[in-house]
Amino acid sequence: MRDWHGVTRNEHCADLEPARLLLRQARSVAVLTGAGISAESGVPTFRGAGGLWKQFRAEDLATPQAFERDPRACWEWYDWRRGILAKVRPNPGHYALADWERRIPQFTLITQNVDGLHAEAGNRSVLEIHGSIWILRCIACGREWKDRTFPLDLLPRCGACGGLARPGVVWFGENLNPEIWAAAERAVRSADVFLVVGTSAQVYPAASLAPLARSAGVRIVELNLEPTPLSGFVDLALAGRSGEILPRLLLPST
Ligand code: BJW
Ligand code: ZN
Repeated sequence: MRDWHGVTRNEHCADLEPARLLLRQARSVAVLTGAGISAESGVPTFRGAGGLWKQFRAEDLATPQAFERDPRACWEWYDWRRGILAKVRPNPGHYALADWERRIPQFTLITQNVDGLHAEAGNRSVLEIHGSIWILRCIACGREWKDRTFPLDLLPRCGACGGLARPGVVWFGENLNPEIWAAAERAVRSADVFLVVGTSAQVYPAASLAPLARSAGVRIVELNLEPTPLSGFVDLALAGRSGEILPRLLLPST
């Protein structure tokens, strides 16, 4: 593993104590997760080794223009992902965060993931800032509904008006839900500690939450397999797999 300047390396020799102390003293916590937390459940990440977008260009698939151009091709990609997600389960990283929420007075989990695994693990206060792959939205009347069918009809229709449905996710160039985003910013500003897990921190506005935390004087801990654009300015950057490190960081010592 490459050396990180000022970063705690703990793949092999775990000195997690400073981070454990910081996280265990916190009474108000915000957590931001990305695709890396679901990787150990068998969900491909977007970028990096084995990333979903190795074979596809993001802008070909995750944009409203791509859906308008070819809704069937877009739905094929989402249906393929829904097929993977239907079979996976939360991993120890998800469960450690769910357990932590039960012990912290103020806890908000902000996720960029659309897989629903945090709720399945037991987290209650979850803000899905990029939406959910299990929600369909009618492009004609705006109605939204939950649907876990797999495989889907590749041109799914709205039961109310017959309009074409799209995935209930946020694509590039689309605004995030303003209430959900405002709640995420509030949670970060009022936290004692902001924990950032498994995100490449390349997609905005999610990537702006760490600078926001910093400007509000909130301590930041990052956990990732690799260095990210955030690693240089966070208080503690931990290198490792979230499924292995989070239980050791967060679960009460035995
Ligand atoms: C592990 C691990 C293990 C692996 N343990 N770690 C400011 C500056 C520049 C650009 C912009 C800006 N503001 C807005 C933009 C434009 C754009 C943007 O960000 N572009 C950049 C790419 C340059 N943003 C937007 O358009 C957003 N909208 C917006 O800002 O609205 C206002 C606006 C409107 C109109 C015009 C302009 C602005 C919307 C962004 C929507 C993102 N949507 C997607 C798809 C969701 C649906 C779907 O799932 O299909 O969300 S893109 C994709 O990336 C997905 C993810 O949630 C998101 C982030 O990815 P994430 O989670 O970080 O995953 P990876 O794969 O990148 O990283 C995984 C990490 O895990 C790696 O670091 C690994 O090392 C690590 N890892 N295994 C720990 N076991
Ligand atoms: Zn409709």
